[in-house]
Amino acid sequence: MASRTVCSGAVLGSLVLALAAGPAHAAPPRPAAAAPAALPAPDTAALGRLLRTALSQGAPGAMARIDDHRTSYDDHATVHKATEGVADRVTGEAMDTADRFRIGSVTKTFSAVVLLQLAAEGKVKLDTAVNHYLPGLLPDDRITVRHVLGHRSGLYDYSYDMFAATVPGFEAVRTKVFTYRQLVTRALKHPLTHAPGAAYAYSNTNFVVAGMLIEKLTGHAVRTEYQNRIIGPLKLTDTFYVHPATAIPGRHTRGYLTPDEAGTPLVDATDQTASWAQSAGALISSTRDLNTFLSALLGGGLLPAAQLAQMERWMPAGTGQAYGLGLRRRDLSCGISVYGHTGAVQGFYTYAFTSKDGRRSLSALANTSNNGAVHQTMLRTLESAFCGKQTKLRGTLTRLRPAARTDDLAE
Ligand code: REY
Repeated sequence: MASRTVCSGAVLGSLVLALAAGPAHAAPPRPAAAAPAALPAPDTAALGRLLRTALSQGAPGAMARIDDHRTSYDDHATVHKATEGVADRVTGEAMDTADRFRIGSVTKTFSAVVLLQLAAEGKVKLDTAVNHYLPGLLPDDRITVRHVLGHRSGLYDYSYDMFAATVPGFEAVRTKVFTYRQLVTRALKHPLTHAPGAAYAYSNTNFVVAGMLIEKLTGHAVRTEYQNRIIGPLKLTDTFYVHPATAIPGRHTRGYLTPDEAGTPLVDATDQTASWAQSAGALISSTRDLNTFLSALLGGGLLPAAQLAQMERWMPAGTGQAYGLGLRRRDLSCGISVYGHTGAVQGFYTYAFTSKDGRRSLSALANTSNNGAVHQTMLRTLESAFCGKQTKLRGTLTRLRPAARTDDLAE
């Protein structure tokens, strides 16, 4: 704590008031003109219908939690919780919003926050080459820290090859422990997909490199940095980085991977090292903690204004979407934009987004993956949570958008 400029000193106290008064470390305060109009009330009936639709499309269970914060990220002033189906297909235990789960690539936002805090502390420069910090790691000295955090490096995504066959690919790595270098080596068997900086192309390899940077710059495991910089200060008591342990600690939902072959039974994928993902996707959390995290981040409680602004320098990243640094913007059909990430590790689809000021957050989960229909349905929970009651036309527009690799997860 003491060594950090971003979150040191009065920060614990100021974090609590971050949304109310602006954080003590962020100067100058954000202008009042930036405050958006109040959001429409969530359409909770539509939210429930969507979760039931996800079940009809093959998810054993689904849940969502919306937090409307009046003053600060930990003032859970108005909370809406919705659950459908089961957390455990064997015991029949019902899904509960208190259940922990694997958040997949929402981990990337945590990794980006750590690196941007390090940038605020002057320990890393966004436009400096990765090879300056990790000599000889990458084949092109033009790849910068910013390229990596914005998926603009051109580094091939090693997970394409790994999971070309979904269930055999998963079972081959379920108990494996990889070093970061082994994952990067797999990616480097392929040429760069484009010149550094030239295009956006989502790749887990980028956030493996981000993990390596965090460890090199701090001398600590990423687990320690997540804990000291985010989990501890925000009191995220459901959030864990247990790699390479295979179990989700405490109360949790199990996750069920959908095989590629239609009609084949779901595979319980709950227990795995998630070593193939690490700083790109191995965190465990809950809907409450994810809402707290994103509300704190957009509310200015985790980064100084300058670094949050870097995180929100948007590059086009698919229809109605843009990507900043470890953070996605989704432009909803009602004209409201939301900020966060999605995640997919085997058995778990996660959706975590917040409003521009962080005052309303939605986290949703379906306990299956590799099921495009469920994914499209769950994406629509954003519309229910942030747009309120919708006309049919707006719903149709969202429904028609094809799932693409521009999402934060592999197809
Ligand atoms: C990896 C495959 C997806 C998941 C991925 N996840 O890149 C990162 C993320 C961490 O974005 C798997 N799909 C599934 C396949 C497709 O195996 N053949 O859907 O569980 O969260």
